[in-house]
Amino acid sequence: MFKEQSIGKVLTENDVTDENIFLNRRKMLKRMGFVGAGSLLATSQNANAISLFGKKKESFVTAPVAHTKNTEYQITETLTPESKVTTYNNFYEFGTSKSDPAENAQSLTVNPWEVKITGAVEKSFTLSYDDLYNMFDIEERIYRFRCVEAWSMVIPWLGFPLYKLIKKAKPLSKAKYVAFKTLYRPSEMPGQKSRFVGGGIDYPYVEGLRMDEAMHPLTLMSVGVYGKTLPPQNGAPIRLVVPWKYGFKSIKSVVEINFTEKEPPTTWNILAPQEYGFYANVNPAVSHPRWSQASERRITSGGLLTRNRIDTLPFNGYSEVASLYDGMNLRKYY
Ligand SMILES: Nc1nc2c(c(=O)[nH]1)N[C@H]1C(S)=C(S)[C@@H](COP(=O)(O)O)O[C@H]1N2
Ligand SMILES: [Mo]
Repeated sequence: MFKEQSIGKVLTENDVTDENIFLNRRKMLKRMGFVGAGSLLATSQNANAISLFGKKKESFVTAPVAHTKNTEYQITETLTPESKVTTYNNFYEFGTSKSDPAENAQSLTVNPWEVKITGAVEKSFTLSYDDLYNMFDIEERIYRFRCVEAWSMVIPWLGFPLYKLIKKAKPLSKAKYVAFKTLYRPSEMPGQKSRFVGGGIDYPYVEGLRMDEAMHPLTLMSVGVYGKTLPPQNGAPIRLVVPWKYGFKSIKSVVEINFTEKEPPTTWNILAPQEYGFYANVNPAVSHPRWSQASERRITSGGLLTRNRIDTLPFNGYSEVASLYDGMNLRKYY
């Protein structure tokens, strides 16, 4: 066991749990070519869930991902239970109600997968499915997550900071923005086949960040949640997480990261520009035209009647990003 650990990732005292040691061991075996991604142990709680009709329903199977806890991002607020994180979702490619993604996304094909890194860079390259878990060290970070609809969660993501990938790509000095694109695959995404199912969005879903936002250490490319690979409803196999911005910036199932000179178009801004801006920083002082953003409903383990209204914090509590917007009118650039 100790021999194996010394070949794999170095574990801190905090990380020495049975599960981590097991994962560390299998990562090492994987590196040595003894096991492929296909033989990852399945731990999905809902694998082979029985449907209402008593038939076995195909369910996506998630797998543990070797990781270490990043101690800088371990907030003390109560986690939103995994059962809610994976069943209360926005992913309009699979329908517009909160339960649609978990229902309709289970057969999404995520392996093979490619993420193209392209545009104004010295080094274009493509990440494969295996690269997502092996090119960078995978960390667990607990972040608050605030949807523009005024609900929020506390989520233990797995992933790597986007800046590591950007450094590898070596953007040219003319690269001022980073544009992201979601998979376009109508055969597996019913919302892309019908404007009625897909909420009127022109697919593929696109998002963007300014270069300094993309380089900020908080900006995460997530490949997992609750210790395991992402389920499709949460954006498998890789999605963006920008914790100080409204949730719609955190684009799911990313296939392209493109470095641009100009501010890229973004899906919700195209759909309703007076309601959703490019910046979309969480801001209790600036209301959405149809509702206040001063408070939010924190989704916890309690039922709908639980008292869980809390004040919304500027930048969702991540005040360290405020300096990115020095001198900017955040009412104009909402
Ligand atoms: N491709 C794509 N990405 C998306 C969305 C979407 O509909 N399509 N919804 C966004 C919104 S509005 C939110 S709140 C978050 C929800 O992420 P979660 O379901 O993992 O909590 O995903 C964001 N990313
Ligand atoms: Mo959202």
